[in-house]
Parts: sequence; structure tokens; C-alpha cells
Amino acid sequence: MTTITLVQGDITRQSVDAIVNAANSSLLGGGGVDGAIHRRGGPEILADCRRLRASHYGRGLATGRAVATTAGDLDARWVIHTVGPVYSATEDRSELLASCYRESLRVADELGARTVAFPAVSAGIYGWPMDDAARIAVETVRAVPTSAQEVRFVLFDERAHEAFARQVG
Ligand code: AR6
Repeated sequence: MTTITLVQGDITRQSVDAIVNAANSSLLGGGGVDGAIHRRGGPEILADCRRLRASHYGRGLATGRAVATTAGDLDARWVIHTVGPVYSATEDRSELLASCYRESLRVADELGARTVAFPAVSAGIYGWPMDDAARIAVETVRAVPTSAQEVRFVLFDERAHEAFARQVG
């Protein structure tokens, strides 16, 4: 059984096996949660990302995919980088957002992670409406078979926390 938990706070302060990063396809860092993870996790994470780019993802990590690196100085064993879709009002990209959660949990299972923390992927700079992002996140995690004991959504502000709480019920 997987337990879904909600926390309002900073994902870089969580003590879990794997922290999921809302990255971009370059894997070279950015703003938002990505910037926070690289800042607090230190340069080892970026060094690992550069190695992955050189070996596998020269053209970038595709939207909806996920890949793991060291967690550097974070209180976790791995960071799992996933690339969320940019929100579009005219094209339904929900399946790509669901794929971020599915693929991240698949990678987490491969690693043997028992506790996995997610931010609200795509719901910041990528513009996804929070209620819909929360619905897709919770529905997908509930539907995916995973050996993780706990999936923790770490929401940065009260609005996001409330949106996820409405979905978890
Ligand atoms: N802990 C938890 N949640 C956070 C934190 C944090 N420390 N910081 C921000 N959030 P975003 P995206 C929330 O923009 O929309 C980057 O430049 C934030 O409030 O980080 O997937 C990447 O490199 C929001 O609710 O990710 C990409 O280019 C959620 O995390 C692009 O942004 C996601 O916001 C990805 O955009």
C-alpha cells in the first residue's frame, strides 16, 4: 500500500529517498523548484546532469520522461528529474503531465526508493492551472502500481496545498 501525504513547504528540506525535480529538457537547471534543488543540493547534481546529457540526452530529456541523479547535499539519496509540459489552453497535454508522475515513480521503483517527494510539476513557470495539475498528479499516483511506501506532495504555498488537499479528500 502506498500512502499519499501532503506537506506545505520547501521540497529541498525534505528527508526522503527521492526528491522529484520539475526540470526542463536541458537538465542544466533553471528557476523555480529546479533552481532551489540545484542551489541547496550543490554542484554534484549539475555534474551528474551534464554526464547524463553527454551520454544519453544530447538532444535533451523529452517531456514526460524522468531520469535520476545523485541528490548531492540534499537529505535524500536521489533527485529524479522530470520534464513537465508547458500548459496549453488549446492542446490537451494532460497525458504528458501524467507521464511525469508515472515515469518518476518507475525510476523510483528501479532505484528502490521507498519515499518519494513531488512538487506540483508544471504548475509554476510552465503555467498549469493548480487545480487541474493537482487532479492529474493525485489521480495518476493513485493509479500507478509502485513499491514506494509514501508519495509525498510538497506544496510551496497554501493555495497549492489546498488544491491538493481537495483532490486527496
Ligand atoms: N519546494 C516546493 N515547491 C516549490 C519550490 C520548492 N522549493 N519552489 C517552487 N515550488 P516550477 P514548472 C513550486 O516553476 O512549472 C524551471 O525554470 C512552485 O510554486 O518550479 O514545472 C525549470 O528549469 C510551483 O507550484 O516548475 C523549467 O524550465 C511548482 O513548484 C520550468 O521552471 C512548480 O513550479 C519548469 O516549470
